[in-house]
Amino acid sequence: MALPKLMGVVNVTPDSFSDGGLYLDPEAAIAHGEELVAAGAEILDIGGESTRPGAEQVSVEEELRRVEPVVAGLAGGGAAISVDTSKAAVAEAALDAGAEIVNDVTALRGDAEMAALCADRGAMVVLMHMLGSPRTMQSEPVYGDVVDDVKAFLAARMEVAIAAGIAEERIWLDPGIGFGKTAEHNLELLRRLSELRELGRPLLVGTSRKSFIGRVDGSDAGERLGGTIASSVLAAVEGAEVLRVHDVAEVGQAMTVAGAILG
Ligand code: HH2
Repeated sequence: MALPKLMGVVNVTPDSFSDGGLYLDPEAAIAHGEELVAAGAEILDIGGESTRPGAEQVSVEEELRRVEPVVAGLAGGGAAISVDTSKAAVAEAALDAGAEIVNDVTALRGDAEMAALCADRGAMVVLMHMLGSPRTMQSEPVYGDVVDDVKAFLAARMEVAIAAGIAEERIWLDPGIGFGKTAEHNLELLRRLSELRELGRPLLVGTSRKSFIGRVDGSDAGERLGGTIASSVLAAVEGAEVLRVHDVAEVGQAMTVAGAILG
């Protein structure tokens, strides 16, 4: 098994579902990012707006105020910086401050300026599947075949990105675990993740602490490390190349051991 890269999560928000409020202060967020790099994160994903179901939207000014100093503080510190935003103005400021990756959970649908910005700047772009928006996505999501539908969506968004001038080599794809999916949809996507490799681009997967784990065993967000590790290892076995996780040290150890066993 090829060991995946770990993308450590730095949420500069008051309301993220598992760590909201812990790193709202830029100094605390930067210190946390440094810890994640020391623990083995090759990428840090810095976000200033929660995407949890029902989350309120944040203004551009507020999101910039949260994200920009943290990107500036962590850029050049040993990990590539990703900015978790769907706003072009925030992505632009983050790229100016040293970010290299734009992680847009709307897959370039949220802001008409985003695709051109990423193309112009030669940024890496994460295109993620989401049914609906964070406000609405958990109200009875319905698919034909969830894997086929997610795959078709990602193929279509990749075409849009390429048409906008984003080089295919700069695109990563993400099934969007927890974004407009029932627990069963998430489990099926993880079980059949390898089918998404047919799209030909690296897969990024984020299962960390998500509610599908709690649906399986009744755990709360703070008690899902075991489920995060199990789902992360299996995603890597199925071909995920980047794992977006909060618990970098623990998931990293699990990966190293899994990799040593599987060779
Ligand atoms: N998950 C979350 C946020 N951003 N980006 C990608 N590409 N893939 C994901 O699975 C993903 C993501 C949700 O996790 P978190 O950031 O911890 O929570 P919140 O959105 O409440 O801040």
